Amino acid sequence: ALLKSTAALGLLGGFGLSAFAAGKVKPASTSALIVVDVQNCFLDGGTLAVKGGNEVIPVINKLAPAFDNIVMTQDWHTAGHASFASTHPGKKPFETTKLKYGTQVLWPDHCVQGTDDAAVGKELALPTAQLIIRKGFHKDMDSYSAFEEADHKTATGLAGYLKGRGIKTVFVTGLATDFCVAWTAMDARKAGFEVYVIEDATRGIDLNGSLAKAWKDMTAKGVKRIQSSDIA
Ligand code: VGL
Ligand code: ZN
Repeated sequence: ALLKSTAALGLLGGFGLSAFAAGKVKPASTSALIVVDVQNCFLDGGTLAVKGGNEVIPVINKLAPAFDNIVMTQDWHTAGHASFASTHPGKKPFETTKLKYGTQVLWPDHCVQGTDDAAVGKELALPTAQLIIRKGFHKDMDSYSAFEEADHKTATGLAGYLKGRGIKTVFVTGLATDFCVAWTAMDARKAGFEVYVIEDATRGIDLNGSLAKAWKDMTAKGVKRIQSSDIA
């Protein structure tokens, strides 16, 4: 079971039970680290670079040994994808449009399948990662979430994979906090997982207050906000 110990339990440390370190969260064999979209497109020099995005890499590399299970995601769009402003005549990046499933933020062309821009950041060192799930590959639909596409119906298969492997708790990291990390974390709750977001292992885009809103929405759905120093 996962331990979120109290200060009182921390006293047990004095008796040699160091796993009970005060206030620490210890990943179990039924926990998975999800590393969202740490790809060149979202890193320095990428087509949709997230400010400070590169700073998550050493944090995630350092967290990895604490996890028996690691899953990565890749934003993986077709050329001419519906989420690209360039696909919609007269539209500019960061404006919105209405698509069949609702309002869509329009982005610069990014993370196109098979390009170097879509490759996983080369400084990310996760040799033990067990699955890379690609998302956003349907031309007419976006997928911020690693679990469900933007219609909130089409599954990516990740919930089935994690459940099939006995995973109960997920720790979400990566880019961007207010889009793919937040949607992944909230859908993980919806799918019945216990969910932590490790804040210093994420960076946000913060479009019109989206970062503060994402934390508010995640908290309301029972997502727990922690720091990498909280991991035992
Ligand atoms: C993302 C915008 C567009 C993300 C992906 O990974 O957060 N954001 N596509
Ligand atoms: Zn995208």
